[in-house]
Amino acid sequence: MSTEKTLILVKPDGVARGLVGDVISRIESKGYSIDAVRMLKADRSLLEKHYAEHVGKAFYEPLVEFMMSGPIVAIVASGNRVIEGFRSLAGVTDPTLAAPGTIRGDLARDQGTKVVQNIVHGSDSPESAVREIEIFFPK
Ligand code: IDP
Ligand code: MG
Repeated sequence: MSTEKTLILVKPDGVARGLVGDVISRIESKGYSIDAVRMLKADRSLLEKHYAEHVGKAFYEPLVEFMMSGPIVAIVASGNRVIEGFRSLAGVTDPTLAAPGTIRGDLARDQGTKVVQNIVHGSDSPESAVREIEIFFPK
């Protein structure tokens, strides 16, 4: 059985606020492995692929603009059930409602922007993880 992998992004708000180390530390402290790390400035075509499922939603364009607004850090983490495990570490999408103890619950809040700024992205299924890892770490 191959170990599960997930694609994690530290979004521009997380990088700007110096939270990359905190995010990586939480992943490692939980016991997952960090397999790859890459800092980049994402361009529109990369983000259009990554966020294809959200095309047409009211927050889509603000989301793409936000994700292009500064550097991001892409991470591949691995371990049994890492996909759901990282989603649990991240907390729910809305940082106002994310439980204290989670990345979003501890480190983010509503800023009144059109797109929710919530520090991290994590793949939501094995299919998404394979697709997203290929986008950020092409072979
Ligand atoms: P997720 O990141 O928790 O998986 P998704 O539904 O995949 O959430 O949405 C992708 C990103 O788009 C979120 O992390 C957040 O930044 C933003 N977003 C999602 N839903 C909304 C919304 O209703 N209003 C504003 N921004 C949103
Ligand atoms: Mg998502």
